[in-house]
Amino acid sequence: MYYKDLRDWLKLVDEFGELGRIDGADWNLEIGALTEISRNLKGREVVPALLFDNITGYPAGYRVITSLLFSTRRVALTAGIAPEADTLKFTRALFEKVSKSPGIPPAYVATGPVLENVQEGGDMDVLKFPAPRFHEEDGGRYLGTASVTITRDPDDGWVNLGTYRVMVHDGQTLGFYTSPGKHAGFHRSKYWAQGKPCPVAISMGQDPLLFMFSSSSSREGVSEYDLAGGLKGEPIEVIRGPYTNLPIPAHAEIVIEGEAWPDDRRDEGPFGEYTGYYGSGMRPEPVIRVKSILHRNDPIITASSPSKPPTDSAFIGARMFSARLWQQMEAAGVPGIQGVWCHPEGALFMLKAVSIKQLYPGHARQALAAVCGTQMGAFTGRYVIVVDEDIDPTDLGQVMWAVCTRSDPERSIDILRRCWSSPLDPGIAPGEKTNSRCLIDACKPYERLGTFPRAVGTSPELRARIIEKFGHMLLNNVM
Ligand SMILES: Cc1cc2nc3c(=O)[nH]c(=O)nc-3n(C[C@H](O)[C@H](O)[C@H](O)COP(=O)(O)O)c2cc1C
Ligand SMILES: [Mn+2]
Repeated sequence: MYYKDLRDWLKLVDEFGELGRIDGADWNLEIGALTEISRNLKGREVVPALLFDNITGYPAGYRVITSLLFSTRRVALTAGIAPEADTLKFTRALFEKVSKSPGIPPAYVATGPVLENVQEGGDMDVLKFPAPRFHEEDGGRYLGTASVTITRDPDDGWVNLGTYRVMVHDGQTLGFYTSPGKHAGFHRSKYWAQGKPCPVAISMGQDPLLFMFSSSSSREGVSEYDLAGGLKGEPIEVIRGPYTNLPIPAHAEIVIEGEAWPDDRRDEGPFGEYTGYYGSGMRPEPVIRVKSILHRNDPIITASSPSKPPTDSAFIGARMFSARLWQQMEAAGVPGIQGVWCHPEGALFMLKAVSIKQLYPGHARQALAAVCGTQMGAFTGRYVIVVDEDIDPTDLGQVMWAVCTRSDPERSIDILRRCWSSPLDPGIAPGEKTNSRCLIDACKPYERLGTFPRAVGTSPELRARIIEKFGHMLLNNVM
């Protein structure tokens, strides 16, 4: 049985012992630092979701939650799949679920908990919520990180959900940063071309499933609402936003509506980003003028503090991005794919490994090129590696062993130039708009498949016999 909303989800997570609670932290740096420290504690297997209450200067009940989707069990709960320990098998299950779910459009309902408090006009102040300032060099407080920004295409009505960071400029003005090529940016440009403001609604606390889809790429024209509903097997309940008329999650904790006008910009950033760097410093970015604030009683802000991995966004991102990339590569007609992994160590986008069972000469290069051509694989990539089917692409050690022993730089590496990047890419100079791809074919050359030196290792039959005979004497459990 599926959970209903964030609160229901939290109850289940608490029941299986993965909810941590912190009382009395300050929104200024302490929530950010505690989140970072908690995910790097040695000797602990699972990073709990962290629920902050009694935040300095705020009423009890006005909460922030971080590290939401930072465990296999929590991702499994959210996606409705089994919590498989093997990373590749788990990613395969997620891929199957995502790719086989039909789209189910959201259902409009008359009311919902998000309407428990409605404020329009006059004395609105978004800082009634404890928006964190995460890192010491951040340029401000960020209300939206694990948030969902909702926009509509003015031409065909396509409703997009995307996660884009939301800085607080003042009580009634929010930042609206989207990287080049992101869907809300497409919508915004269309309104602006007509000289009109772009209506926006931002949910700051919602079913983690919506965040799973809003923070990973889907095709243009596809609503992430439909994908989330399809995965759940029932429509996401939405109400019409009182100002924008946009569909907003009926069970959201907080929704802020507003509009973004052409040429209305303010300095945004710096913000410690998912690459592990302070993005691109501070620069003028579009803003949202707040028109309404809706929230549940005792609302919970869902937050994700980016940084160098490990982070929650790298954990869920690796699994979702890999599932989507796998789906898109199969749709592009690449056969024999055994596994796909967007390594968190590469800040998700910058190091991808694919394993294939080679079926014909040129197959490995086809897989490499396909990664760069898919929507999921194209954005801010850098290194792509293809390996044979005996290599687990999620295991960096195995992948590098294949690179070092099966590839030869002169024969195996190609460079693709002037590719899709973003201002957050620390590897390109300020002002540069594109970066390059290094494609590494670390498969055994197809022509030498039959004669390539055999890899050393105990055969499955011998292993089984030895474990049967001596397993009880081995100190560690190798079963
Ligand atoms: C915590 C977090 C913060 C993010 N911040 C931004 C951002 O500020 N701007 C942006 O363009 N993408 C950001 N992303 C990535 C987008 O959510 C992602 O590219 C998504 O596919 C965008 O949706 P779209 O494909 O519908 O445009 C962020 C992702 C996460 C997980
Ligand atoms: Mn989209």
